[in-house]
Amino acid sequence: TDSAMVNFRNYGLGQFIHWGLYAIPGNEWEGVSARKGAAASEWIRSWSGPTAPENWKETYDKLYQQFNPKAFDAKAWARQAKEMGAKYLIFTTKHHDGFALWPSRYSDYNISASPYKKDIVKEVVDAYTAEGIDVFLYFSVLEWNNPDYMLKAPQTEAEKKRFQRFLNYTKNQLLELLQNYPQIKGFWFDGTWDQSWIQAYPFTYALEKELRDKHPGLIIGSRFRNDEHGKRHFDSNGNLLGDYEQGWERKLPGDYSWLNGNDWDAVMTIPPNGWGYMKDWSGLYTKTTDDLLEMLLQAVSMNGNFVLNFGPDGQGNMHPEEDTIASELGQWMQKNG
Ligand code: JFZ
Repeated sequence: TDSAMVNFRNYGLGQFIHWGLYAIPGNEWEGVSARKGAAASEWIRSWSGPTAPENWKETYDKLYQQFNPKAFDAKAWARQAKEMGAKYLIFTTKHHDGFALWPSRYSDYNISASPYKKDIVKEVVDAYTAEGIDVFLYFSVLEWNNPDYMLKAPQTEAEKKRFQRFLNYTKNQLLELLQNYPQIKGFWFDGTWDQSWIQAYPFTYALEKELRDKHPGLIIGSRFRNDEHGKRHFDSNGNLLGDYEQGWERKLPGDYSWLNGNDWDAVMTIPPNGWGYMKDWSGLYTKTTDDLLEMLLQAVSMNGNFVLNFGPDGQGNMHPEEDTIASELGQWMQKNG
């Protein structure tokens, strides 16, 4: 991990991509906006209240039947990221909706069931790697639609059995990702905040070790094992869990000493909130290239990486404002990066 972390420390700018079924509705459905700006667009499956269409979750869970991104061109994305000056990519292999963008053997709810069929994770990993951009995989442990998932730590024997099945499934998917895409440099974990996962630390500790043994140099963010001792991302001796602190989201660390010299990255959206595609950005305070550049410099000056999020639409096109920002950042990076 040491030489991998030397690379990590030198990344500076990264690109995040949130892509999945939520890109199809783009934060609205049949002209009705889902809590515009108030909730993240990739959370649209949780849409509820008077504006939500009837049986919305059922509609959402069938969106995979429409997922056919005709314009998706991983090489074009990778070229754009290269020109922007990104040194690494974090790509959503599976968000909280549980839909896998790779043909997983452990869940039928995956890209093979869509009309698109092709392995999106492979296309992305290959294209970015070919451009010399390191790839990290975003992986949500939490799955909204999985009956084996639970919020609280299992109590009864039946619950324990069910959750153990979920843990084994998670482990199988992670090992599968390592086996399928051996070029990857690390994992960016998410959805690890529920007590079920936190309390499973004997399992997750062993799993972390297994992932590292299978893939020497693998970088694992601090969110993987979360706050098992009540101190978020740190163990009882004050050591960071994982290789770098993953806690900075839509903000930069104010108090830098808190990081205790650990490596870190901060991930950032262009709109105030929302990581997945949003059809309509009007009326939202979106960050300018100058805003983002200032944040990038601030992060780098505090020895961190700054990861800018993109949310392509259901056809695989970046948002036009994302294209503009990427090229403006790229012009600066080519001169000064
Ligand atoms: C998560 C996701 O729920 C969200 O959709 C997006 O993928 C984002 C990158 O990550 O949301 C979080 C996770 C952790 C915190 C806040 C939002 N946190 O630790 O403050």
